[in-house]
Amino acid sequence: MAELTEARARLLRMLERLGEAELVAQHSPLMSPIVWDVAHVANHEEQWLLRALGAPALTGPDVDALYDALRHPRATRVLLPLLSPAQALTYAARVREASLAWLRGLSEDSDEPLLRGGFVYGMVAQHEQQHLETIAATLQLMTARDWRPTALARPRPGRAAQHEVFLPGGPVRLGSDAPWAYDNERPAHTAHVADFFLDSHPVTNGDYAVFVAAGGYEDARWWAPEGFAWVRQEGIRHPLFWLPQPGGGWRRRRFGWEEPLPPDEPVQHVSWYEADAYARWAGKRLPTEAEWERAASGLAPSSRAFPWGDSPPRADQATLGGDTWGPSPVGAFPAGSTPEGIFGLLGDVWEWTASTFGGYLGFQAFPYREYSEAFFGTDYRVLKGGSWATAPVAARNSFRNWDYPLRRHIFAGFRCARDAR
Ligand code: AVJ
Ligand code: FE
Repeated sequence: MAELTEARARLLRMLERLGEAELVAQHSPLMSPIVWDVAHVANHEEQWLLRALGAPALTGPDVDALYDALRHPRATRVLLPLLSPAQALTYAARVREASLAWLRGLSEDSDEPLLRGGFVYGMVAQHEQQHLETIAATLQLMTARDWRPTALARPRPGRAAQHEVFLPGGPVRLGSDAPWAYDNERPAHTAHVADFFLDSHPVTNGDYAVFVAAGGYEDARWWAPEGFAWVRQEGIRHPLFWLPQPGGGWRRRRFGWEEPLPPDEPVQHVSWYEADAYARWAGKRLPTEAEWERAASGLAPSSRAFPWGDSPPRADQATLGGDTWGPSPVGAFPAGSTPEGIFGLLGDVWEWTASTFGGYLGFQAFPYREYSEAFFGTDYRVLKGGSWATAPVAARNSFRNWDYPLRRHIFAGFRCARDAR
């Protein structure tokens, strides 16, 4: 249950230096008011750690309806009669107290599928942590100029040269049957991946600035047709939050302040379209999700849960957990590389893949359709690896994130691949 406590401690740390106004405001049509996320996390826990396990309800259908993500688009949640910040925090605390008390009477060996292997604690902890990453993205979109979180120091290592690594093809274990794996990771299965080359590091701000300076955003040759139509229509000429400087060069806005753009950090805040265009300009392409997992897990049957092996992430292996409020420079974590020399797969920035989001053969929605299945199809692209804002509990080779190809307010970057033929 440490994961539940850790998630709640992070939530309280994140809210510490935010006022009432910032918690109830709509900072972007793409995001909920932060106070909605807080009460939604509590309501999810009430539904799954309390009511689904037979505990008495603390609230009723009216509260469920307010915090039902599929019922209200993010842009209009601010118009609902939401709980106030104080009420939302009290609700979250009451639910947590009740669920810990209720769980003391239950056993993980029970026949209840939600409890098997402690699945439902893992689900609730991962859900809360994913919303904390969403809140971090909301704070990046908030334009109150002076808001600056206290951030842990990040490593500033020497240069890491980008290069391609040849990865022999073969059988790859995709997905996971681990007790806390989501339904969209199941069932674990084997797929075949052909030989390919993969970049040793994610594409950096410095690399990406070369594409921008070369006129990459003005040249239709590099873009998927819908992507080019999108940059034209929106007048997009560089990643989100980059600030072109009059004399040339770049600064960027991070939360409430501006700073020089660090060339050695992985590029963040690019859409799938921008990642896809850069890759084509570079004579490469985005890796498929299966190739990404091939790189991270190695070939079956000796597959790893994490790029370095089966032990959970340590601080010298990846930037995770949110407290740095930004990624580390590429190459910062030699201890986090794969045995074949692929760096930075976990943490720092999500990596866009070429793949759309769908269920594996034998997929069964569990415990509810609206977590994964409602998003299957060709509208979304899969992102892998987690970002600096992802909690360790939701970071593993098999974890699948997804978003629309034009979204770039999330902490997303990418790396390139190339056919070996
Ligand atoms: C997996 C990040 C796309 O935020 O929409 C949170 C996670 N699902 N509550 C999202 C999620 C339900 C989901 N993503
Ligand atoms: Fe949710």
